[in-house]
Amino acid sequence: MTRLIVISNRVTPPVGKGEESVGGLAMALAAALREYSGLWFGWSGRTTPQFSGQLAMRRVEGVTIATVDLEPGDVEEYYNGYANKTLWPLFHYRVDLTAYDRAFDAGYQRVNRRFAETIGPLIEPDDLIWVHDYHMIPLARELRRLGVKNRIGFFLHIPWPAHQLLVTLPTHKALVESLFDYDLLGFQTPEYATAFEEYVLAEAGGGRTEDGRLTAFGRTVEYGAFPIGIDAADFADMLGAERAGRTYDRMVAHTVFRKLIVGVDRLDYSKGLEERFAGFERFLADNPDLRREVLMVQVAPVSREAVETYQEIRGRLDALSGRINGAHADLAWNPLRCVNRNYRRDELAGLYRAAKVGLVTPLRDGMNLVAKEYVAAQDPADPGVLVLSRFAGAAGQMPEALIVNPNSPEEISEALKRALTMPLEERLARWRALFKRVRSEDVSAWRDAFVDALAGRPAEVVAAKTPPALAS
Ligand code: GDG
Repeated sequence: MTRLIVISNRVTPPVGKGEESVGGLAMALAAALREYSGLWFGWSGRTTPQFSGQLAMRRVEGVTIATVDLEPGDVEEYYNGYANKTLWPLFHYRVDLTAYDRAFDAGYQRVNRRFAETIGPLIEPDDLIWVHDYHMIPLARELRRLGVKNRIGFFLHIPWPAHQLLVTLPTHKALVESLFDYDLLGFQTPEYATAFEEYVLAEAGGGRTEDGRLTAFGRTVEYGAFPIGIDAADFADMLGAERAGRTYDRMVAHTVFRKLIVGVDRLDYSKGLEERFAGFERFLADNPDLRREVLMVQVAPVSREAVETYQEIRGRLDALSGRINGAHADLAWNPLRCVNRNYRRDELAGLYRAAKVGLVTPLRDGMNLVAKEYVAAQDPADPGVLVLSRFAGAAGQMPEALIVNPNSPEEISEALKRALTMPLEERLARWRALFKRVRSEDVSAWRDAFVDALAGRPAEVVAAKTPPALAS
């Protein structure tokens, strides 16, 4: 059988339900690889004074995990620098936060070369190679330089930015050119696939072939939308776990005369937490009759603490929640609770289930798995309501949510009111439609659709398995 080699910046072994790592990519890949006996390669998360290319290998539940340590300078320039200070903000439409620093670019290219040189010798002729996310865009080019001829696919977990934003990056052309060393490019939504196509046609003098592929830089690449899903079955099982039940009971007891609103996000400016708090504040001000009946809990574990912008958000959120609680709390109740702790997944499942509203309002998001997890965790007889940003990739697959513009406190406030007062019948109709898609368009469907397309399996098989068909 063809072996699948998955390459991503960080590697999280496919472990059980108590897994505490945070981040959509790790969650999705752990679930996908649990079913596949393959090889997963990436950075160990550790540093070494001098890069040696020494691989640490272990086997976890049928998956071989191979990791390598990086030098401190690599982490600074490649991970904290080019990945998280340049590409992440730019691809999330935050040109104002984007660092354009040549040293970061050089570090990014160097680390991609190092990754390629480390994993290259382990690649066998029949292997399919699946590279993940913005940390690794030039990896195929480096592998090709080493003579690797295998089929290589790339999946971008974050948005592809609009053409006019991407050209603010001085090296935009080289970055896009390196994507043409892949055989298949996957985006989260048709909108992002189209944005990529627009860049290639307008900026790289590219064209489209009759079978819907893109040509530019003397090469041809297949591309399309492969919306990622969650492991919905696993999530449902998790609700039966003792800890999920305990968290659920605790939250229900705590909100006995109140309705719980929940948000769960890595602490990141793309998630729109400040705007969300402002929307909640507006709701409290606009609805004196409802405001004592609610409690909002925001779980926001810290991430990327080495990047200054991330340290600053925490301070701003603390000030904002202090202001909201200061204005609206009474002796026994605070309307907003924000916890910067990392919870277990089964605890999150219990928390989602206890919440009458899931408030998911990123300013920009590739997909957003929390929206899908919230739906998967609901009680089929009495489901809560999902309030979802129109700028999350998930909005395209979840039109039955209450869709809002996260920049508008008024829209958030109105959606909260509507969600909290929605009759059971309407909640049921919306939730059933959402749940059906969360269950069928799950992480296995995503993995199979991408791997089938990468393996060049017959088009009808791909079309049947890919949620929206490849961009054509
Ligand atoms: C990127 C893209 C895309 C959160 N807090 C805790 C915790 N989490 C888990 C959630 C969810 C995951 O982290 C977050 O996934 P998202 O999709 O919401 O966001 P990103 O981390 O930004 O992921 C995103 C994704 O990749 C997949 O392609 O959807 O657009 O930005 O699973 O539950 N998990 C635990 N404790 C927490 O406190 N255990």
